[in-house]
Amino acid sequence: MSEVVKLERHDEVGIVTVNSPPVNALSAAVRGGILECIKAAIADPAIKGIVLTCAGRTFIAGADITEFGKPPKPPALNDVLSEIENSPKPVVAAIHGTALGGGLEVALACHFRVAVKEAKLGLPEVKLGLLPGAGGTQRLPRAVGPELAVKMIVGGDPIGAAEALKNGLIEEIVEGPASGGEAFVRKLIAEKRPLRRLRDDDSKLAAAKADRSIFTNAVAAMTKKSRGLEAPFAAADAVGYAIDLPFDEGLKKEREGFLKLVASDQSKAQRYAFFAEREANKIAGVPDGTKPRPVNRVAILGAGTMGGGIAMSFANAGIPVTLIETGEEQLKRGMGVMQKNWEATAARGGIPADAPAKRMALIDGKVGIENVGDADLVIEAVFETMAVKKEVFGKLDQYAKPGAVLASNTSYLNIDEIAKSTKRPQDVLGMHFFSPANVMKLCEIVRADKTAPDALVTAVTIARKIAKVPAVVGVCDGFVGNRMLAQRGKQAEKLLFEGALPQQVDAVVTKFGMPMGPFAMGDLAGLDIGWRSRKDRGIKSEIADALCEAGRFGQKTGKGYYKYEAGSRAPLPDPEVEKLIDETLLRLGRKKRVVSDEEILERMMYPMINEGAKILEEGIAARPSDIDVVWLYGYGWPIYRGGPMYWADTVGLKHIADRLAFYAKETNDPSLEPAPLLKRLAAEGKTFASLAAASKAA
Ligand code: 3H9
Repeated sequence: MSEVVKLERHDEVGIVTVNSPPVNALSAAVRGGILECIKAAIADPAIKGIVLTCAGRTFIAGADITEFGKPPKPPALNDVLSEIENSPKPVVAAIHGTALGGGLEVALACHFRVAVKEAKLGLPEVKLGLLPGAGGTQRLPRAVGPELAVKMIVGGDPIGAAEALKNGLIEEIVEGPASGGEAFVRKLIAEKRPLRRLRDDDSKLAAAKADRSIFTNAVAAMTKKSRGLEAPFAAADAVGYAIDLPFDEGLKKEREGFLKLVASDQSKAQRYAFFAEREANKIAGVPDGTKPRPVNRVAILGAGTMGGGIAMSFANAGIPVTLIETGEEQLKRGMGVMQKNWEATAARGGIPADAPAKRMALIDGKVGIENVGDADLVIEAVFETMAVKKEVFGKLDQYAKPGAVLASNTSYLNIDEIAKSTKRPQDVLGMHFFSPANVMKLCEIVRADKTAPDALVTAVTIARKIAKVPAVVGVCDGFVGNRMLAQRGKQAEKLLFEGALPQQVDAVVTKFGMPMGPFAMGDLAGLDIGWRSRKDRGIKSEIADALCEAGRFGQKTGKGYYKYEAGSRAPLPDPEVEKLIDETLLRLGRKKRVVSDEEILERMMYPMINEGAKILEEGIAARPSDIDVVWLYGYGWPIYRGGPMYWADTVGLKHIADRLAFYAKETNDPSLEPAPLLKRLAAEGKTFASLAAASKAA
């Protein structure tokens, strides 16, 4: 009898329970166990109906992703599903938690499905660069119609039990999965309800068979944001087979598509990113079993763009916030912006109509830092200078309750230094959110010298609770993300002095898959900020300075490295900028040359990877995958390239080290000399991934 799947009999009902923590993934043992138990239940004459359910926190969360890329082990999932579907006795999937991927495919092969009201059902394979490979693309459209199927399969987001019920994906919402499933089977047996095999039911395909635009319009809507990705398009094709081909042929085509994707570089990178994100939750150097401190209320200092966005993230997760400003006027403005933001989302249908009022009710606006007293976590998002931060943290010492975690949202200042202004440095750390903070998923959790392990665990836990992806980093200028970005920025600027144009550099970077190039990004952030800081430090950057002197501060003035038409954020190349660059180069006696796209790509990416190597060597990031998480969730690195460190491994570290050494010499730039770690790995023929594997083994 299987270790992970059990069959029990309650009178005439056979209960098959999968129990394979943490998420009941479909490992070979689980597949084998289900097959064995279903066969046994069919063979048992006392059993008239079967419930398939799961123990633990969730229904089956999908195929076991760790098995992909390894030699397949029997039984194949499709064979298990055929056994279920062909059962002469009714089989009911009883769902709680999440029925995802292969998990939902198991449920779709059952004759009926019931679920608890909190359950979520989805086919998220595209998010791993895959398509559902066990009949999901053929059975789901038959269950819910092609439109919703396309939305779920090409978009990858799950739906809740209520929507599943409305669309015929489940039959009933039940109280408990096993008991509800059992009661439902008893009803089926009593009523002698005929079995519903989705395979044989084309009724919901009829409309799209008659009018294919129903399908193609749904696909067009769902693939709008899929630039560069292979899986959403292949997944859409597979749904198309459900409409065009008999079930068995469709299933065969789906399988071909799945096998092609599972072997693709994109899916490998996306699966890597899935595990990288989960690895990032494991904090190096924190004793096992360290518990987070409870956080029931958060205080946020500063209701500006960052503070407001952070407050929204907490309220979105149902956590009460005290939002603190220095004056009524600023507070009112900040509260107003949040309300408008939520109302706009509600108007688009992104959140329920009553959500803005409910979320605003969770935010208590107050004037004066003395109001932090109730908060278990204080996040400071005030003006970005050391003097102001120190003053604020000094005051927090006086007003925050003992044991409250005190976080700074600084994007580059030294947290050790900030911590010195309190008598409780063990409670101080950084929580660096990215703008817009209510949207961007990354939160760099900055661990200072004296940060207590449980304070750190508190920050990581609360970040996850508000749907952020936390990455623990150490103290240094710019932490992981901005420190690497600075290297790219430096080369981007240098390229203009050598003959490249902003639009050429940006085009190479966006073609690579980044959402924006460095110059469009500068225009968005505002060029005047850097200009002022350069002036303060007595530094010159002739092209950027000349733009600012001409009043070109970026999007906010309608002109920067690009020009912008009124009301539009689309960057348009501007001949005036070209002229300004030419004049500057002439004045400085610089010669222009033709810079190839290949050189641009290398000089945009390799210096960042070099900086990443330094970050690893200094222990600022514990693992290369943590750096990748920062780039994937904070800077829009294309998920199908895994992250900069992962991508570097695919390019080859020797090549990268050689090219950096070449550019260091060619452009007389010592900052491009390969970092010692990069050089060593390159010389040994190793990868960044080998470091992670070695540290795991140790
Ligand atoms: C598929 O099904 C293909 C089929 O169509 C075709 C087959 C032929 N496999 O996320 P958490 C681990 S593709 C292996 O922190 P949560 C995870 O690594 C699959 N391991 O928990 C972590 O391990 P550790 C389609 C998995 O409560 C632990 O479980 N399915 C898998 O925040 C806890 O995970 C998906 O894409 C897996 N499938 O979230 C669903 N899933 O503790 C992927 C999780 O050692 N999973 N692990 O770090 C999820 O979205 C979330 O894990 C879930 C739980 C929502 C289920």
